[in-house]
Amino acid sequence: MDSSTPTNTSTNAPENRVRATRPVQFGDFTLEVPYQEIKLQDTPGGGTNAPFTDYCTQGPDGDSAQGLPPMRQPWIEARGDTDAYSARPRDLADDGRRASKRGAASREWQGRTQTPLRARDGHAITQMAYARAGIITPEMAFAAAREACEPELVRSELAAGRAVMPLNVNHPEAEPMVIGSRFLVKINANMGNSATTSSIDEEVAKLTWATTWGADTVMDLSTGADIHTTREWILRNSPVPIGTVPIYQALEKVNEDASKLSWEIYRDTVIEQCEQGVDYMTVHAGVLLRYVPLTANRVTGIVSRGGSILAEWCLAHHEENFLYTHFDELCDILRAYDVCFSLGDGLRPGSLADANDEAQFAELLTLAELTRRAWAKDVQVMIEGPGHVPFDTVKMNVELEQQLCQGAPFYTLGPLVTDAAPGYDHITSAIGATEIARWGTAMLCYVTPKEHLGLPDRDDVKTGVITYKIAAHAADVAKHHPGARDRDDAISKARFEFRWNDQFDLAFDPDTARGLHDETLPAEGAKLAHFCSMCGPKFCSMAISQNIRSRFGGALEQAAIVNGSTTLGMPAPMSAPVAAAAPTTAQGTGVDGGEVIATPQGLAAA
Ligand code: IRN
Ligand code: FE2
Repeated sequence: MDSSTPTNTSTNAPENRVRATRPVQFGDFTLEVPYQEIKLQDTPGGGTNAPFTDYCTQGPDGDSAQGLPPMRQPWIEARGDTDAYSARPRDLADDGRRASKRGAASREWQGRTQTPLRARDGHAITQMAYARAGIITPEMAFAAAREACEPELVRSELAAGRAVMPLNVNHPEAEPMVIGSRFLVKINANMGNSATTSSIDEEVAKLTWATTWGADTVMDLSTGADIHTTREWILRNSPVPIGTVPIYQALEKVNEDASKLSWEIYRDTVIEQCEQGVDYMTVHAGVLLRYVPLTANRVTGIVSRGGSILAEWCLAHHEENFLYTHFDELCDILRAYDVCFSLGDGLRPGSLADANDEAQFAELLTLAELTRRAWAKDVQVMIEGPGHVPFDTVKMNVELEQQLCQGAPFYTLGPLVTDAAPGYDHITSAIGATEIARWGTAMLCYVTPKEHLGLPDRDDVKTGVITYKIAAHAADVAKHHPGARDRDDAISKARFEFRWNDQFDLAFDPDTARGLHDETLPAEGAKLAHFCSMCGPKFCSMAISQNIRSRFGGALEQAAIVNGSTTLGMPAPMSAPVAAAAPTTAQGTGVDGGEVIATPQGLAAA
């Protein structure tokens, strides 16, 4: 593939944004590393602007009936440490050889037959295991190229458990990415129907929609009749890691009666999903029997779906959570496919009143213990976090998690910093999300405007993703992550130079930016105008600033040398000529030919 030729854009992507790939040589493999390219216009009056490039989650375009190309397949095969083998539930207690002699079961999708892969006897095939053995895999090199960092950083963070790469060997379509506090902050978008209202096509379209706008991972929380087939379509079409909560499907299998759940039903569900290619799984193994009473006096009780299911099971049987008692077996299963744990926060607070209580932190302590047990088997782990938390305790929450769980990536739902704004919970949560990511949370689970109110639709998904892009990006900038501010600098330059189209295209959501602008100034000429309808032609501070520069550039530079600043501490003699400069006609004001007048007020506004 020609590195300079952008591949097709997804049907939904903004027009001037394209996905391109660049080749990175890694041993015998050429890794085609994706990036997003935004073409920019020239600066009016001189100067070219190189295309802006950024991280890209969109994935290659394709026909959903065909699925995406299995990019990782050759890398996985070259390692020679997996077998095509399906562990049908009844074979689980058997050893692998006996079962494979009976013939491996296969999976059918769109006429294609696929026998799932799993670790060959005794082999450790997790990215964590390779990292600990000092091996840099193509997956690590690929993720590093996307992050513009050294592959060794990815390897060492994986080895230490401070980063994860959720990459099931049965999801070769996924583009490797890394989640950890040393890397760009990632965002997850949840999808899935609660009823059987949406079709498979719609679910695949929602996935594409979310990754188009920047979702780094997607969780399929579907329940209902076609759950297995829907997930197959999603996996075969997903360029991003897919997460699930297997207890939801297990509950379906027992007709929604939580007391009928068992380890065996759960285990078989997990294996089914591992064989399909799910990359990470939420496991609420920290909801211990003795913690359930700690929620008795809460204002909002247990708000986690998975948490409440397991609490009900524990109380019905008066037995310890089977996810906890069978945790080591669960590790062995996830290890065989390189599925990453997302240790669920089943006792997360669902209101400010319940934040930071005993139940929340008791569970976190157990998650820390489980992290150590998973790491002992080279299984990758993320820790899920709250929930609803007052702003002043957000930092403490991530610091505590980092300390107790020895730096395992924190993956938080918001948190919402107030309960008082239903309809705006993408915002109440983005405030907390920015703060928690700033102090080290590695991935943010989005919240949409429909939170607490209903099932998100397509628009809500987009609003949620864009809102979380903002939160993650603001945190990257605050963390001084290398290059994080590039996008801000590019858009600011475009704004100052009145390259309106570039300003729109560089926006996280170009359609909304362009749409709002065009509500009042729809004419094509307005895309070059030196003002918008906010201040009008006569009071645009940026236009006035440009006039000042062109008329008094020399004097300004001199003042800057004297004062160390061009905008502050302007010496007295300068004020007079600036005031005298008004009125001034700006060049190229277009549209209605409005003049741009420099006034002392305008200067003050600048
Ligand atoms: C993320 C952090 N804390 C919770 N989450 C997400 O909430 C998790 O990844 C999954 O998408 C969803 C699980 O919800 P319940 O079952 O805990 O309510
Ligand atoms: Fe909530």
